[in-house]
Amino acid sequence: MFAKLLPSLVLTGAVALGCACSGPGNAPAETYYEKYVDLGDADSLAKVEMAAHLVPTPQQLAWQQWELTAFIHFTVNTFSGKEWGDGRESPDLFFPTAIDTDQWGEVLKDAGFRMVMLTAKHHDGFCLWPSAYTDYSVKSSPWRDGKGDLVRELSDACRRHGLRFGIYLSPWDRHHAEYGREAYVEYFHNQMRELLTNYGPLFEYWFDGANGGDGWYGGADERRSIDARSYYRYEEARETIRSLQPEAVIFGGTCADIRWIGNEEGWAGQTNWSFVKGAGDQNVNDFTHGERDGDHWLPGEVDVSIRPGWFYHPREDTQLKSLSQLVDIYYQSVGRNANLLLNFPVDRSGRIAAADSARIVAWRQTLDAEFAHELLAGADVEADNVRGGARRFAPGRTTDGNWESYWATDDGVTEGVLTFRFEAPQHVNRLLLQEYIPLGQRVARFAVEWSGDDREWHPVETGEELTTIGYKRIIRFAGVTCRALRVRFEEARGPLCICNVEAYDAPVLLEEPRIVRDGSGMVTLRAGDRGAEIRYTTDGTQPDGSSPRYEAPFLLPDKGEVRALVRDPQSGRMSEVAARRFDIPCGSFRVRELEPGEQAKMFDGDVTTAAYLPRGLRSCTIDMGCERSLTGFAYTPDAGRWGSGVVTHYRLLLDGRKVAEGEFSNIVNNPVEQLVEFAPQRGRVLRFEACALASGDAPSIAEFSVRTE
Ligand code: FUL
Repeated sequence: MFAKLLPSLVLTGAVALGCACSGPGNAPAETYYEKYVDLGDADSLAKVEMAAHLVPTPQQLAWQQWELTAFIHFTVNTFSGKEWGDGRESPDLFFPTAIDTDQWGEVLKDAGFRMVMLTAKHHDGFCLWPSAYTDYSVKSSPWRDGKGDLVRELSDACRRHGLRFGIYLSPWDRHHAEYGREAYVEYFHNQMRELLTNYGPLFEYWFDGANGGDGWYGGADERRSIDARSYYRYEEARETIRSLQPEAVIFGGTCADIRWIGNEEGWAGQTNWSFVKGAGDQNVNDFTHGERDGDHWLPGEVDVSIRPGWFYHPREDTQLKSLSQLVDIYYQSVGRNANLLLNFPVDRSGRIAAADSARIVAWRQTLDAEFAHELLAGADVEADNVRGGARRFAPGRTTDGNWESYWATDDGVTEGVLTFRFEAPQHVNRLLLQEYIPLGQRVARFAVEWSGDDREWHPVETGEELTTIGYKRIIRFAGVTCRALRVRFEEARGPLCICNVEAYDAPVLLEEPRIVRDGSGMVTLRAGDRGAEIRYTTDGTQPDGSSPRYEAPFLLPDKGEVRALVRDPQSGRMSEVAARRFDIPCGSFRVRELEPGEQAKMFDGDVTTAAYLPRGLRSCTIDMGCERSLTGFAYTPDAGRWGSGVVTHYRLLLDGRKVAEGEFSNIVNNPVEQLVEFAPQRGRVLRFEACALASGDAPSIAEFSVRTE
């Protein structure tokens, strides 16, 4: 076998082994040399340089190809409304009335997920399986009379629906009395073994890194600090996982197979290497982009929730990510050489909420439509260099539909051009590229160009830096009608090794546009899809394909209504109509208690920016600049994930007279705009008083506006 020859090759320097042969997260080099190098034919030696790179382990490679994993966050928090339980929650809380893991399986399978991962234990310590090592679990809850086992139910459902199964076991445990001491680590490892042995094959094991220190800890109610790198004995945990579940990849801890992407917002860096220096430490390494000179293969995983929180909160029922946001997340994760781990906060009944499942089905349909017709399969392909002139490395290997075959360049050739020519002109707006990562990740810079006549070439218009490719890179660009497309590979870490290139003409995403007006009255219309055309009206009539086309923000200086829709210029199809009614713009109002920058946030039409009154103040004085006849006002609290200061009870004075008082019903569960109307009242200076807050000690005001006669 070729592996036996390896030492002499190392001595002659013909191969730079890098770190492919050692260290956690990287398989012994022989695996790759045997599979990819010792082919027993003339190409073998040529392939030595091809394989002289960091490469993924078989587990990492398989995981990367699954691309999509669904996360399920579910525990006592679902019922208490918290994001992090503190460990004192009663097991009685856990009482889903209609838990249906088959519904989860069906929705997730239909949406294209390949794996499902469950929070078997979150930071609160409550276990979703009847662990033999604690009573703080489903066995002490009223659910299924204490006889339930959610890990069993979900792992069985996954098998029924052809989905892989993974486990999240929080190392931090705010319930356990011994947390911080040796006895807890024993407990943690015992639980791990229970989960690794009793529930069939596992494919991902998640060790979350969060640790806020404080917790209930069996009643001690104190702060405990640990050194996570040594305390949990991750090296031993890795050995246990490897021996009991050899196919599982490990997330987190000190010897992971995959890395966190560095944010919970749903994006990987445009440049995204699958390796980092050292074993991967988020405080030291660049997790978002990876590290070009890294010595460990550690691919990125993008974790993000379909709602603002990880757990279900009724108040977030109206805050699902929009279809276009979810489509963006796909392109910014799977389309940037990372896997997507998308979270579904199962609701209190025990189901994926209807709105969430409808949204994810729409997402799947949108992606299916975007990638419905591949355009390069019939194209003529040419390259300026082919490894050894061999047919097996010919450029046509990039369009043969076989991931295992690839176009490659000669040793030392790290630049190259792949050109695709169509028989007839084609409209194109997506390009998908894949490197053959069993032989490493190489490309560091490339350009995509199109030509209408095969003579003049133009770069495609994309906002993306065209740097790394890795397992998969998908570029979105403004559509072009072309006779030919080419990819110029300008820089790489070794000979090029491209196994797949695809092109598509994705239809415009017909999601109704967003209508926003700022404090000065400028209206901006935004479509989720950059290629879309927006048509609008301001006279209250329904827009259609012949209404004015939106080109730039326009002024609506007074009251008015804007209606708008998105239109696909190719097919003429149109979205639903979005409509917003506006009163006068309030950007000229002055708030005595706030600095100009802070007060602007109340009137900018953007609910994601919120003003907070200075601590201790419960009211603010708003000078409208002139006398007006008011018929109402509207208040929106800070509904952001970390927002607080939601006003639940209010009073409004106009020139010292009370004009309205009451409660904003259900504002906690549904923190959207609250409109209060009253009989017309004239005056100039308003006083908005927060009589009670749901949380925090400073009232938040994301938006404030008035209704005028
Ligand atoms: C974080 C945790 O603290 C969150 O609660 C959630 O589980 C997320 C996936 O990871 O670090």
